[in-house]
Amino acid sequence: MVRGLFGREEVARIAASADQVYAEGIAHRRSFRHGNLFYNVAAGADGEPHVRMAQWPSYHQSVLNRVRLDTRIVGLLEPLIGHNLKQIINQIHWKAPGALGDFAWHQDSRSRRPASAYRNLADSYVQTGIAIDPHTPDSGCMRFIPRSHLRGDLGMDCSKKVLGAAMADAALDAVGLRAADAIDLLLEPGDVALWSPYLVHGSGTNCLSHRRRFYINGYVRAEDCDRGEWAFREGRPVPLGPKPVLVHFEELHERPGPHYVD
Ligand SMILES: O=C(O)CCC(=O)C(=O)O
Repeated sequence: MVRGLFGREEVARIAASADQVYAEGIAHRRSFRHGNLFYNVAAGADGEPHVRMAQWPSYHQSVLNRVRLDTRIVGLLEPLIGHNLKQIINQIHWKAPGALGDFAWHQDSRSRRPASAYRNLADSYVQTGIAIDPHTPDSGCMRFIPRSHLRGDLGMDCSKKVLGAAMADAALDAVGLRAADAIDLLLEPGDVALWSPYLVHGSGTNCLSHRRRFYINGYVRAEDCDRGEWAFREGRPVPLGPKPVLVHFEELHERPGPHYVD
């Protein structure tokens, strides 16, 4: 955790940009994709739509785009993965009040597909998360299992969706970990958390009345990844090109236009 990497006014700008992206997602009322830009919209217990996540808002949202390329971030990453970096995650999470935004215990490595495109995951990839709101047990903060990243791919059950599912002790028991070892990731607005794709983590139910916001960017040593947008070359920000490149959406080139997703 890096405390206060972003100051109060910067966080206010990030928050306003996130709110703008939220309003775009809500206007669709259903999950919607245009290229790599994706809004995950789900119905809450009240039957109303909630945006749980937006991927790649930085293609059109300039404040969020500047933040993902902020040189303070490459300053943190350089000692870990170097200064030639691609980006494979650019995502905002809104944890709605209630259980809609729970994340079951998982390793992010399960989502790095196809596996052949991601090499040396243990030491080539770092996920970063900027807290926009306070992350506390009440707002369903992330929980980490310390040192679990040292055990590599644990083969956790990938058959169910992680988003919208509760953290179950049985999932940890199945891979020889213990819920009793979990620690809470407590963050204030502007703090940044960094974690490995092998770190076992999840996040709980939001018992507060506001949507907890989190801005996540995932970076990888460029030579170890065939996917993703360039982010930094020799530590200098690389602007997005005229066309999106292949990241996670396999049909990017066959189905590039806007469409709703069931
Ligand atoms: O937003 C959260 O609370 C959880 C995020 C998470 O688990 C992830 O991005 O893998």
